Amino acid sequence: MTKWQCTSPRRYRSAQSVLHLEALESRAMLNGAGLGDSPAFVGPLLPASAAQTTPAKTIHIDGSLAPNDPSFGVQWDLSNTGQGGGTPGADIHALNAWGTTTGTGQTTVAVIDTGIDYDHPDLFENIWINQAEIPASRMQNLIDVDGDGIIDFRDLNDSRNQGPGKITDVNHDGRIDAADILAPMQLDASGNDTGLGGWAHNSTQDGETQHPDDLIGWNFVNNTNNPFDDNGHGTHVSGTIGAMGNNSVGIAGIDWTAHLMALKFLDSSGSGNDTDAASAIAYAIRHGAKIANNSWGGRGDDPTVDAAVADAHSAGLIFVAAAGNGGANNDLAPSYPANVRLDNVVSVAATDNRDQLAPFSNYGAATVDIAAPGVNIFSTYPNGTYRYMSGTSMAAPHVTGVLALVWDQHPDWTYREVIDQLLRTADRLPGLAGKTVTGGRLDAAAAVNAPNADIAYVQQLYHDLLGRTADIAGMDAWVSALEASLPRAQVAQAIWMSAEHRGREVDTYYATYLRHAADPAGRAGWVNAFLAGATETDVIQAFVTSPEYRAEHAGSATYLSALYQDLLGRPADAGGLAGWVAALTHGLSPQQVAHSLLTSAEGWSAFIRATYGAYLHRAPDPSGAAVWLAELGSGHASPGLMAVAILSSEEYHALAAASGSS
Ligand SMILES: [Ca+2]
Ligand SMILES: [Ca+2]
Ligand SMILES: [Ca+2]
Ligand SMILES: [Ca+2]
Repeated sequence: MTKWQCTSPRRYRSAQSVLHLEALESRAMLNGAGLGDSPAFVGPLLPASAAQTTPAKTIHIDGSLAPNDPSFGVQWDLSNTGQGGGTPGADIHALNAWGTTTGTGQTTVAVIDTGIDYDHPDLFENIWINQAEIPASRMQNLIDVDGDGIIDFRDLNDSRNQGPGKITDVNHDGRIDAADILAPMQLDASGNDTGLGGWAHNSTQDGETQHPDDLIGWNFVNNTNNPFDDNGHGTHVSGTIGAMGNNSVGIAGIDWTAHLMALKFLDSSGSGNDTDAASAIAYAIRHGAKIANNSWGGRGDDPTVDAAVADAHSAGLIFVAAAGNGGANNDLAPSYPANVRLDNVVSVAATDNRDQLAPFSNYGAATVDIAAPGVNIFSTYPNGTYRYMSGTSMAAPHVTGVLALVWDQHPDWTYREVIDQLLRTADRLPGLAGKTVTGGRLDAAAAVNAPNADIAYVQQLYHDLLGRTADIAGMDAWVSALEASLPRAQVAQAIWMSAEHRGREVDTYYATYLRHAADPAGRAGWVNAFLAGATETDVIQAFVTSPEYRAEHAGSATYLSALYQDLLGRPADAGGLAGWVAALTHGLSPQQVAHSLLTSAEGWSAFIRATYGAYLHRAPDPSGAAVWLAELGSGHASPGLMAVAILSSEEYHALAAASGSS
């Protein structure tokens, strides 16, 4: 018999690191964005009142759904904000995926491992129940509360399913968990159910006599119906796949309402043998699991396990396997069962919080399919605790969890369609090229076809401000920053203040005020003025008071008429014209006149109208116009700041998402 070991190397198991949230370093962000010449963000960006000006009309194309689990903030694998020194966005994009689905629980997942702490406050409702073994004397009294066709722990934790004849909190921990149903049933003198106690009464009601009272799985180590985890590894794996999400407790699993079948074949030291492994796989097939997580392995092929995996293949069971922790090339030195060459096997390598292959992770361009986070993963641990663990053991359950979400979405798909969806949508990363078949890291959002509002938003900013589509490097950098919670205003401002956008503004000024294209030296000069801190009004004022402009519109009356038309968008009224001509005659400079017109209520209103029209495609609403008029008039905002605020508004974001999805 071959000895098998769980693939969480001891040297990594205790690799706990104290994570702390670190603020994003803005300069690094901006420099990474393909806008190398853009100035670093300097805050604060907006006056408080201005931030509220554009009304939130339609929101929620955003797609993100942050769970209330208190430790979610350290789950960098699901949402990497740079905590612990990682790269923001180097994660599986779980938040975006959850905007589309958090799972339905229809896809049963077998955890073939060291067992599960089925009483864990963050797992107990997501433990699978063998429907056929629910005693008939109790089943008749139970209500399928959520109407999904099965009785699970979510149903049992509804008070309508509690009490004599149903289930009671036998172990008095305040919840209905597997320990309660695994407890012995209290029988009367004739051996009938008194309605008290648990559900175990030496039954083989499901017809499979080898496994009596197998209510939640099986323990193949000591051949009992109690697969409690006496090691910790299986509980950790289980939490990544399906810890109860958004329950205000601990962490969030990838599949918030998973059904986890507990199949223990690894003992308290993490070792097991091939016959028990094969028995666990056979059990998973027979009892309707759709996906099996296998965070264990070893060098050397084993015919007993091979045969079981072949049976899984015939049954259409997806067999997710950890690639192994030898830091070796599985193409050359195969690791089993990950290297079983059947198309239901998905072999998983581990990445760190910078999207780099973990040094311990096995890899293989031909035999390892995909990578997933596997370094310092925070998850559930026995006795209601949590801890960090590392290994390809920790990477595989990420793939398992996302496969469950995909299959929940598409219950009619074949196992191969589900796997293909996952592999096709992997995030291709330079660090993984040549290391896995896909060259990519798991992307939950892409796998569940979540609309990516961030991509649409960045694309729209590029279109509106730069007049082009985003280059791949720029798009990647900005989307990663947004996924890591960089405020939209910072992205919009950085692009607004980039030399590329400033150059386009200067081009517009040449065309509008001088009616010819910019000469290179003049263009560069004005871009530099912007980069040195000039505002839009400063530059426009310089254009309309330039010798060229004044020569073009010689004579006070002609000059004033041109200013009215160019700055206010209308012909001069007789009174205004006469007044300004007189002022010029009495020594007021053209700069003073232009400044007065630009910064008059009418001048500011022209800016406001133009900005709303350009980016929101509508006229300003009266309240928005009034707030901006006050901000601009008091000098608290410049036209550029107003534009940035509008470009980071919910309304603009929603417009971008709508146009991006059409
Ligand atoms: Ca139910
Ligand atoms: Ca209980
Ligand atoms: Ca049975
Ligand atoms: Ca939770």
